[in-house]
Order: sequence, then C-alpha cells, then structure tokens
Amino acid sequence: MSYRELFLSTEPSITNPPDVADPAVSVFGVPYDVTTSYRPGCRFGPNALRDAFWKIEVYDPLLDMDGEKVPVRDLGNLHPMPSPEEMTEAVRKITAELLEEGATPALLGGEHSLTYGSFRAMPEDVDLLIFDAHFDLRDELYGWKLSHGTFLRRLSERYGTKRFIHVGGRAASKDEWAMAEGMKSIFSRDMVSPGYVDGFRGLLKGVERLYVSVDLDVMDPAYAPGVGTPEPGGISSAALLQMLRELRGKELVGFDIVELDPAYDHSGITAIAAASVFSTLAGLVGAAKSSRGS
Ligand SMILES: [Mn+2]
Repeated sequence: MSYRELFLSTEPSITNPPDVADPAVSVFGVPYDVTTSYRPGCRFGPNALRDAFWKIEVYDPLLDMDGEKVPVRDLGNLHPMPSPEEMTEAVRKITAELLEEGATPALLGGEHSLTYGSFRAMPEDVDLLIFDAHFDLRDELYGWKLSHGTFLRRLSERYGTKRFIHVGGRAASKDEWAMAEGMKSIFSRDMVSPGYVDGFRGLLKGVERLYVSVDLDVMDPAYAPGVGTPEPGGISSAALLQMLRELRGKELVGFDIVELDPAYDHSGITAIAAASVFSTLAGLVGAAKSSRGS
C-alpha cells in the first residue's frame, strides 16, 4: 500500500474495507433530481449519505450487527442523463448487471423515480416494500409521465399492485387514495398506536424476497427535514429503524434510499438518519449472507 492510498481520499465512498473482494452490498449513487416538483437538491444526496455514514455509530445491539464490518463496494455515481426514461434505463441496466454477478445492489438517490429502473431488474418473485409519505401513483405530474410522483403508477401498469407493500402513506390525491386502499399498506395515520408493528409483521407474512425502497420523507419533517417533498404527520426515525429490523430473516435482494436533499438539511439530521437506514439494511444483507456462508 502506498502513502497515497493510506492518507488520501478523493471523494466520499463507503467502500469498506479498501480492498473489498467479496462485497455483501454494491452501492451506486444516482445524483438525479430533474423531475423534482418542490425542492430541488436530492442530486446531492448520494455523497451526503456517504459522508454521514462515517460520522455515526453503526453497531446495532438489538441485532448484534456491526455496519462497519459489512463488506461494502462503492461503485461511485452514475452520470446524469437528460430524461427520466434514459436515467431509469441506465439504473435498470446497472442493477441487472449487479444481480447477474450475484451482488446485492444498493441505490443511493436521487429522486424516487429511480426505483422504476431498479425494481424492473428484479426477478418476479421479489416483492417491493416501500416506505414513503406519498403513494407516487399519479398518472402524471406537471406534465411528466415518469416522475418521482408517478413511478409506482408506471410499475403498477406493468405488474399490477400485488407485489407492493406500502408503509407510511399520508399525502396523495383522491384517485391515489382510492388505488392505495386496494394495496397491502399501512398508512401513517394508523401508525400512532403501539400495535402497528404487529400490523407491519402481518403484511410481511409469506413474503420471502424483498426489494426495499426507503423514501426518507416517510419520516416526519421533524426527523427528516432534508427531503424534496416534506409532509407533516409522519413517523419517527426510531419507528422506521424498528420496522427495518423486523426484516431480519427475509432475503433483501436489493434496496434504495432516495430523496435525501442536503440543501434543506441544515442540521444534517436527515443525512444521519439516511446513513442509519443504510447501515441497518446493509447489515441485514451482510448478516444473511454470512449465515448462508456465501
Ligand atoms: Mn415521497
């Protein structure tokens, strides 16, 4: 190892250890926020999450899981592309390539439309677990057919809604609420009583393989102000992490963490919540892979 490798870093990276050979998780950032309808800036999300990851404690005593020990390969950021169709197609191709290599892809956003790319690379037996204040079921938003507010509608046109599990919804149009009523979901308004975790466990019954998509605005703006489209009445960061821990025993085939907007994250609390979410999800993947011996 040279002194350059020892003492210098060129940009934030979660690659750990530096010569990781057999990664549990393969991370890539997508600095893309072109269809953002309210507060732009989540193109700066991937590097803000990477930066925060090294500032927080990532050992979880409840799961006896150490985020720092999980081998992570950070592939860097995708080049931005002009249209959401091209951007999500690049995401789909990268995700598919990683799956072919036997890797577990982890996308750092960037806006939520990116999940339209990554989830389409998933095998058909993988369900989509979404944490989000919004349903993203609009037919179009400000003229965009494919945007951060329509991506789930576009996915539902391909797959129906049977593979979707939605958690934390609270802000949507009348049409979206009507569609959401027919989906497996827990709304934010039903997550104020302590029993909601049982309800969450119930939704996951019989589900073995998951792609997890965490839109950080599922949390209340008190816990996550640094997002593109904040909505009051959300859950706490503790509640989100508690539900993620419930995923132990499931196979996480891939995940994303989207909508982190450091431009509105003045105290940095959204970035550290995002880093905790990353640590928990990567830790669950790492623990599952080491227990399977692969
Ligand atoms: Mn959202």
